[in-house]
Amino acid sequence: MPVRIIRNFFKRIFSNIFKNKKEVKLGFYGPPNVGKTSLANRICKDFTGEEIGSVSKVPHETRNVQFKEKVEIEYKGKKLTFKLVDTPGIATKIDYEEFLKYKMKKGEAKERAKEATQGVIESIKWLDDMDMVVIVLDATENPYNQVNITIVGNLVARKIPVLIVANKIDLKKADIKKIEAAFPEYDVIGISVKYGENLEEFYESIFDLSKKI
Ligand SMILES: Nc1nc2c(ncn2[C@@H]2O[C@H](COP(=O)(O)OP(=O)(O)OP(=O)(O)O)[C@@H](O)[C@H]2O)c(=O)[nH]1
Ligand SMILES: [Mg+2]
Repeated sequence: MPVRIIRNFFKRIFSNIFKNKKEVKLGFYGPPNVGKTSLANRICKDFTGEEIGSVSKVPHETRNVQFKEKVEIEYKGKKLTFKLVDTPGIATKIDYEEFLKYKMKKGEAKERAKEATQGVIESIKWLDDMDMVVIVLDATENPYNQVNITIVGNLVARKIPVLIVANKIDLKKADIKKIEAAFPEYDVIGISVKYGENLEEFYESIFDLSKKI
């Protein structure tokens, strides 16, 4: 047998072993306040017992990229190791006055707005490093906006596999159909992190998506 064939054979075996051992870098992206950290925390807690970051009703709670490495997720007997990456909410306009509604002092609100703006830049920078991305949206909000179009466009350009999650389906105003209509070429999974609704389907989709990497 020619040496080249034998060499290629071993090369393939080694690269397969390596590929299986590597972590899948999974990013959580989306507008602020949609439940990215809540979802990342829930997954992390289910499989490691720990959380990734703080959650708040005040938008732009996450202002730095935060992650948890070597999270082994088991679903229906299959196992995959992830690096879960929670990102700051992406927004086109960040106005400190928005935070005053939450009884924040002016100085604190201005600082939060400044950090949130930096956070948006950081989120975008990290995109290149992702193997796959979950775009989290609030199912009660209008999905047709510049932020969502920009995020999806960026991912398509980078050929990164995408799953769209419509969170907060526990709320009366939630409208998954509208989100499906806005992104017809993507899988849309409706969930409620708050009540743990439909998370099984979410895990199923994550495992399916990993095959597209
Ligand atoms: N009703 C409802 N509220 C939720 C759900 N998931 C998260 N929330 C709430 O939504 C708010 C924002 O949650 P976060 O997880 O901080 O959202 P985020 O997308 O990480 O926000 P940023 O860090 O600001 O980008 C909090 O008050 C959560 O308790 C859900 O399934 N249903
Ligand atoms: Mg967050």
